[in-house]
Amino acid sequence: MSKTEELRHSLKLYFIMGSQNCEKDPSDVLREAIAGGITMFQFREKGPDAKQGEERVEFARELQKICKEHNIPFIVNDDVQLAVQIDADGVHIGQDDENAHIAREKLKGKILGVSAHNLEEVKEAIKNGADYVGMGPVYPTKTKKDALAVQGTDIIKEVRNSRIDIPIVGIGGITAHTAGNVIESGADGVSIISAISQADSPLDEAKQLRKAIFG
Ligand code: 3NM
Repeated sequence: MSKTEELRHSLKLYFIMGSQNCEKDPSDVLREAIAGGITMFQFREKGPDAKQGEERVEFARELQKICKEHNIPFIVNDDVQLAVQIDADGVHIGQDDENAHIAREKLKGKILGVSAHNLEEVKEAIKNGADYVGMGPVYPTKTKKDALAVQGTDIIKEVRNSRIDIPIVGIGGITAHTAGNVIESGADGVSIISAISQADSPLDEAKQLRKAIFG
């Protein structure tokens, strides 16, 4: 399998979280999500309650260890320095974060994901060396307070209709009920925070999502 095809597969059920997204122990949430079948993980320790400094690094290492034990790629949100420090599998950066081009230089050989909200941003991300783009918010989300206007699945269709082949993952308010629509619109995968992290059973929720994605 080529590196891009491998990544396309890893993006299918992409779980994102930090301690601020969990009511239960985050390590347990991650273990359940992995047992339920997630295919990739992003460490996103963000916001006013986020862990800082050495505590944050140790927390990242703890979740990275769990991912490693199960061969789940571990991506760091928004922090190239941390990704290099702990030798993560890659970084995901937003449009406001460190410039994708600079991140690419510092992360040779690692996965680089970039958030994009329109066709222009997708093209720019490709030019800067992104390996995949995250597009959203597909549906209303309570998780990201500064999310842009809801886009539905149209933006993903538009990118695909432009014959752009970069792996795309949809984000924002996606649940087991809607994941199938996101894939049908042309996304390679779905990224999920609250549907899994806030579920009574992250294990069951991940299983339901897998069913919606893989059939
Ligand atoms: N980025 P949930 S929406 C982190 O639109 C993030 O770029 C978004 O969380 C974007 O699955 C979002 O709980 C939050 O809705 C996704």
